[in-house]
Amino acid sequence: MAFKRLIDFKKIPAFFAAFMLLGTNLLMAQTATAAEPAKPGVDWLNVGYYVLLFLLLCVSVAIIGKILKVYDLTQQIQGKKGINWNNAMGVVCILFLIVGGVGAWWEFAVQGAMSLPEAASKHGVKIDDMFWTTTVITFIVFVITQVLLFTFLFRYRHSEKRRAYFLPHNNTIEKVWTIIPAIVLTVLVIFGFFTWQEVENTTNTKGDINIDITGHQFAWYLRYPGPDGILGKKNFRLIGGGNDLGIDYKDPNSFDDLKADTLVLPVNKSIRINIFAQDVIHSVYMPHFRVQQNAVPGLPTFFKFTPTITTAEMQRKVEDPKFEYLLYCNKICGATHYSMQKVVRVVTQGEYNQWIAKQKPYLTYQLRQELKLAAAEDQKKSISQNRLALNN
Ligand SMILES: [Cu+2]
Repeated sequence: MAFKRLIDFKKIPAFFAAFMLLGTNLLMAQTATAAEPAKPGVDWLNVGYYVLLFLLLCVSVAIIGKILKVYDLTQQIQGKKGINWNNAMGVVCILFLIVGGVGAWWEFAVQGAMSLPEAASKHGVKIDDMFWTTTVITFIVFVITQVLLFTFLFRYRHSEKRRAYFLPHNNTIEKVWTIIPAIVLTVLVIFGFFTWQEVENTTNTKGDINIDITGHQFAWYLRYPGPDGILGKKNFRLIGGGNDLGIDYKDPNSFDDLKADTLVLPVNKSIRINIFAQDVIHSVYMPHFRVQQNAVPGLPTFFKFTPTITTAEMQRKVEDPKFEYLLYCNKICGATHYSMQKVVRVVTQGEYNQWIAKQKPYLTYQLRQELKLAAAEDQKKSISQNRLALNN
């Protein structure tokens, strides 16, 4: 019977909700870096510690409340005036304003310092401008409204000596607080509209370099074009065997397409990334370049951007010689979603040329034989040799 009471109807959903919340938090944690990949397993101690700390805080507040209530009642029993709860609440409001203000400032100063460094792409600067404009405007409104709200709560708390002023309606106030936010929001929306139009500019879809990025549970595949600068065709029906991407080797453009493990990009060149997914929805996310676009199975998309700061320059700027740009997956796509991380390196054109020359093609010797391309090429070779022999 006691057990039945223990697991009554209300406790089960509450326990389930707490469990889901913890689980979501754990899944969201992307603390792994390329240098230090995450170890499998969960740091329960850390999560449990903060949950217990929160519960302890709640219990402490409840106990203090009860003690005050008992004190208040004993005062009343003795015929004295009890606690003036209106004054107490007024003071708590002012304290909340001060502690909240200091907390907000601390958050901004300490957590803010951990935010992303300056945008490393052309369009990223515009996105940052938009972000800061919105932040400054909302910050000003936030400070004014919060100070007014809590100061009024304190200043005009209930008092026996005062009667409240009854204000049923005022057109001027209604106009002011409707028109001003409407103008500010319209300006922000228009600003955003033009920036977005520039970022997603589809009138010129060609980039200096075309790269395929394909999401797969749980890795990104990269494909660079060979010396011809053109990526060969792909077809999902061809996926299998040694052909992970389903590259169509009937298309001669695909013969020289290159496999790469690191996304290396030359600085100040426009890069077009063609985005694909093979199983579930993934998301190409390169926060330093302010790039994010979903990778949806069956729906190829692309994004064009121009990196402006090389990795070496950024390492100097952030004073961290180990700094690397990263490509993440930004959709919780499964159990080891966190491992979908790749290093992105922005280099000079010279360094890029050297690097690309060392990359191996997708079309390996083994694959050539499997696809009987070797035979065709050998035949071609022997024909030309025969011709040579004839000419001699
Ligand atoms: Cu993913």
